[in-house]
Amino acid sequence: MTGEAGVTEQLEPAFRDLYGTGPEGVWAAPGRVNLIGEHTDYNDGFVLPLALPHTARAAVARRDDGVLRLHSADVGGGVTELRLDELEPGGVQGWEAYPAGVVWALLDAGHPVTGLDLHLASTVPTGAGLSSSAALEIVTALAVNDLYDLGLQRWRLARLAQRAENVFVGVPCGIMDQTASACCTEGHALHLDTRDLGQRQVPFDLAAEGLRLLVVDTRVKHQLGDGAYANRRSACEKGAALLDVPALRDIPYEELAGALARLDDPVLRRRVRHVVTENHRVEEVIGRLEAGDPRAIGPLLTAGHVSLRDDFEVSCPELDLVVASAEDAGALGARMTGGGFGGSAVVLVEEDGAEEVGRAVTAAFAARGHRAPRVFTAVPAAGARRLA
Ligand code: GAF
Repeated sequence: MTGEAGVTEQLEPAFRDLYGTGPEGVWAAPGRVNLIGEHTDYNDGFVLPLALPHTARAAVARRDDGVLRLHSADVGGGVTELRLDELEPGGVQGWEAYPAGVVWALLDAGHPVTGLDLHLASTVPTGAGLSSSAALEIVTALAVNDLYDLGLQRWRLARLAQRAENVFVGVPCGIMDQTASACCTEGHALHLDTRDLGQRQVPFDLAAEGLRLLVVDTRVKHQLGDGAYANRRSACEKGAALLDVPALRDIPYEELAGALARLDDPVLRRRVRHVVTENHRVEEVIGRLEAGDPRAIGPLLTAGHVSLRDDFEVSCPELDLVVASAEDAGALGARMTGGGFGGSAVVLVEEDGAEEVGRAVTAAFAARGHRAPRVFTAVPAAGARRLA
């Protein structure tokens, strides 16, 4: 892996320049796209993400004086120095909150971290719904786990990273992104049960089938998204309470009509319908993949988008345009991926039609006066790992 060797070669001298000594190691953690299973992870449901080749990387060394020093190659600015005993929820702003939050979560769980120097660099696009924050969290968690010999399993690192984001950063996200970054494997999508973090690696080699999964980053992020995520989450919790189940995952697909008939509020009915049908779509997608029929997942992806657009109401005009223009140009299916209100979509295409679909989506954006989207092929990559 010459690319990864190159990365460590760049990070190590920069670390030395910043901190005066070499790092003890270099780690990487990827961003992700979610194939299907959106807004199900805070309903104890199912998700099917895959890791991207884009990673956050960290050169790291321990300290023994209770100090955390952070530097990013991607953001202008110097070294941020924090005291471990002063870390508290809401107390750190900006990108530093993610690594600092992970250290806080580890300390809060009783792990004996005595200090760290970190130098980070990331190729995960930020603000694109591709989990750049989870990558920063997991690369930090894995480095600390290794350096302090904590022996924590990957799922546990994901839980600690989620806690960092929920409590320290203040974002009420589910567990999908952190688990994807920590646990995905090359050539697979990760079937994750977000209730017990049960996992299954589902082979996902589209190239062998003459197919491609395109990621289209719309390069927009609508502000509305922040409050709307928490709002959707509480609507789901309310729906579960009214239906007298621990979480919406406990409504079987076959009993959806009966459950909806028990809800008076039409908005709540739509939110519940999305979650229950989306969990079902995850199972259907896996069934079709395991039956060796990946083309057949296309309509399920598009049905997922329609549900997110109309029932869950987390899409936006740019994401809808990706889906419509890709389908018009011959895509097998397409959907928004991640939290919504901007960010990215995934598009399933025949290999020989991929360029045409990419061109058609870009042309549709230009015709509406939108900034050109960024289009690339998602190849399922490895989860977090030590590079050196
Ligand atoms: C964001 C959140 F961080 C995830 O936990 C998940 O809820 C996703 O939106 C929607 O599926 O990425």
